[in-house]
Amino acid sequence: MTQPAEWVTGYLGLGSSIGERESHLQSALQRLTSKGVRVVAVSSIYESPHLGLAPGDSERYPPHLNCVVELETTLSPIGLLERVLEIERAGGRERAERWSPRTIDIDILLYGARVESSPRLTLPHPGIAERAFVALPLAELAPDTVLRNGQRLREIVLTDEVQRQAIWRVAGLVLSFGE
Ligand code: A4P
Ligand code: MG
Repeated sequence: MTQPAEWVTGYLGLGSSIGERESHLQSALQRLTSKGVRVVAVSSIYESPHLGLAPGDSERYPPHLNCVVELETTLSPIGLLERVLEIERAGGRERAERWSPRTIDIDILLYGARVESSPRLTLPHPGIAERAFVALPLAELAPDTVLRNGQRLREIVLTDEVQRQAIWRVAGLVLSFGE
């Protein structure tokens, strides 16, 4: 007899900076609910200037909408990454240079307590503690999660590094999920 599949809790960071940003996030959320993946909760939506690699990128490129999704999955970490890449493709994501504007970007932030560093996948996602557009929505859903630097999300959002970043919660914008 086969063992029942184990459901692991994971968190994804979603972002969009081109076109109908809200509907890109909404479509990705709908596509996520599929075999082996169930969406449990969605954070508020936040807007922030483009965090770029070169000086002036935040003026040159449009601002992003970001949110975090809590899910349960029976997929492996790589299986979830492949699902996420499919959803990015379905959402019209084109891969230009790194950190370029995008219709939809989906990063796996946490997959249970899994720690992994392979060419295809780094877990937890290395940018959580430095990026307000990830830390703030993640702290809404998982404030007591401890990162590898030993800090809880609820402490990370109070650090100077996060507090000094320009970001605002978009009131009145709510994504729907489930049937
Ligand atoms: N990969 C490794 N680890 C992971 C992970 N935990 N989750 C690999 C997802 N993918 C992971 O990603 C390239 C490859 O990373 C994937 O194929 C996978 O094998 P990508 O999405 O093609 O590249 P990217 O998004 O341009 O680069 P990266 O490093 O993922 O950048 P981020 O972290 O997505 O940042 N400013 C604002 N305000 N809001 C944003 O959301 N996002 C970015 C991009 C820049 N500035 C932003 C925002
Ligand atoms: Mg990415």
